[in-house]
Amino acid sequence: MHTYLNLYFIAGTQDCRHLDGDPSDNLLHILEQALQGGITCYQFREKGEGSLQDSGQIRRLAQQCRDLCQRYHVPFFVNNDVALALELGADGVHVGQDDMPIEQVIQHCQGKLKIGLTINNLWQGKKAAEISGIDYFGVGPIFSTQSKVDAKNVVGIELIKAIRMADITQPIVAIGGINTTNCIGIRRAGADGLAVISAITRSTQRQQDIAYLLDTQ
Ligand code: TZP
Repeated sequence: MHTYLNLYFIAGTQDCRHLDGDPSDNLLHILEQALQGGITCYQFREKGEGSLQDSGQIRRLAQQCRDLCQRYHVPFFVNNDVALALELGADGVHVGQDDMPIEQVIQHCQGKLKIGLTINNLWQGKKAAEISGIDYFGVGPIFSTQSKVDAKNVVGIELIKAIRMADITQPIVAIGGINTTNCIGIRRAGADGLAVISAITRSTQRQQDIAYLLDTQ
């Protein structure tokens, strides 16, 4: 069905700064390990404190990530940069509620890229469900997260259940604080996949953790 959402890895250099060495090299290294482990999708998200600021550097790194994903036949998404996503021939673009308005994203990208939209509450879900052209909803933060300082309030798996109870049928990928200790139950609540940053970037047993996260799908 929507198998590319099963284990959706998101990362940028800001998520790799806890490691020694160059954050871009670390990102590429972790991404390759994650691809070898079987992630089903990757989103390039260079954002927030510690992220790269130089657009040339960002573009080159995004290109390297795209090339890696292509080598493993895994869809490559770009966070909140429609122009970059189109330029790189990405598979998709993901936007939040405070990013480029979804109608504009659809106008620019429909037929060229898959489109994901973040949903933080039921009202946003109902509104987005009326708009055709959105391929999936990113619903969260499900649990509290260390990876996004401006994260909205935690919504729990209750929001996934509420969205399904409201007969909203768009594919859902759950996000926020998801790891091997709390991932069970998210799919049962109605999610099609898990989106994670730190469960992979900060893992000390990356392949085992990825295998476990995949297994709970
Ligand atoms: N959007 C909502 S929570 C979040 C984003 C990008 C961060 C998720 O990171 P983690 O480390 O998996 O909690």
